[in-house]
Amino acid sequence: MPITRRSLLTASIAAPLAAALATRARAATHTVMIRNFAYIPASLNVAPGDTVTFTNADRALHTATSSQDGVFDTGRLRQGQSATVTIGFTGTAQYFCKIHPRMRASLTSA
Ligand SMILES: [Cu+2]
Repeated sequence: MPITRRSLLTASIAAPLAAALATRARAATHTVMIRNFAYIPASLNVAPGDTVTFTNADRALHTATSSQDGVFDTGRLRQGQSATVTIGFTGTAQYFCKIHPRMRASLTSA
């Protein structure tokens, strides 16, 4: 099987996770608000094992979906609805809204 750019990215984002989780004593919780078709904050520093709760304050449906397949995806959130994802990667994960793809933000995990 040829090594594609996607498989290289997947390998680099996944490999350090076990070691990072083993050395981290306590996970932190973070929140991202989705309001006026934007993620607030637009960039956030996290660590493996942390959780991030996304809450949609808009009337429109939104998602928070990693640009790289399978890293995380809240699914569609209605107004007032939240979804929590657990950080299972290191590096920077760009994400976007599947319904409004111009909505973009990132999580950086170290
Ligand atoms: Cu949206």
